[in-house]
Amino acid sequence: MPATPAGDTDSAGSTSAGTLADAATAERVRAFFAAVAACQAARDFAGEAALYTDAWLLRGYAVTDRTQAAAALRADRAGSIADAVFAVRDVRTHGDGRVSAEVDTITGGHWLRTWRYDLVEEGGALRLLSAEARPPRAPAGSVVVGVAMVEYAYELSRVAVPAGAPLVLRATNKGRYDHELQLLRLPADWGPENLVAGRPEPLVTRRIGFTFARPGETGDLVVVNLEPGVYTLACFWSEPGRFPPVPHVRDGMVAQLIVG
Ligand SMILES: [Cu+2]
Repeated sequence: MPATPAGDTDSAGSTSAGTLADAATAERVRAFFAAVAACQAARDFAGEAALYTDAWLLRGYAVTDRTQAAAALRADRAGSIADAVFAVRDVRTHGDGRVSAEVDTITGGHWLRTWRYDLVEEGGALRLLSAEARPPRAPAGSVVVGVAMVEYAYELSRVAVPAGAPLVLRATNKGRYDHELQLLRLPADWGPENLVAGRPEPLVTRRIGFTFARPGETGDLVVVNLEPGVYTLACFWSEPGRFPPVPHVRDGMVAQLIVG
């Protein structure tokens, strides 16, 4: 199979619906994503770079040389916890030779996101061509918390959820400005009033994940395996035209959610 056609590097993926892949192809695709996750977990950056097309590496890292790509991946991944693959489904083949799949990944052990990936055959193996974010697919049994976002506050449908169940924070923007929902784990002795006061966050603050919504729209943040405890929702967005920029958390756009 030829390499990625020139000029195709900005494509977000094949738009064709495609045909459901046969079992052997679906298995190859599952094995491919397992290989990516295994390389990431082992910090085998050369092995990981070999799984990507030139087009993917050019778009993400502006290189095609695999040694340079491995170094770029290492720098990109410094200090972060590798993504884990949670599910691979809807493997499809397309007339242009691409193979697509919908994949759920988990970042940092908690943040579940859903992607549509396109792969191509290169040198007799499948390689990653492009990725496109999809609305996250919440696992069965998820607990949904409605979060209305206004200027400048979160209004939660419930303030406590049981530990153990996957959690969906369904953020609906009922305001006039764009808003985000960042889920944080602050130290027990450093409450959200410190964020409102603009004090610098302690280094041990963990950012679990985030979602974003324009006025009238809804974004889901899906998280799994949260330890029991108190979590903080905060908006660090500032509307354009507001000068100097002031993150909404400084206006009090912060809330707490108890897990456990
Ligand atoms: Cu906001």
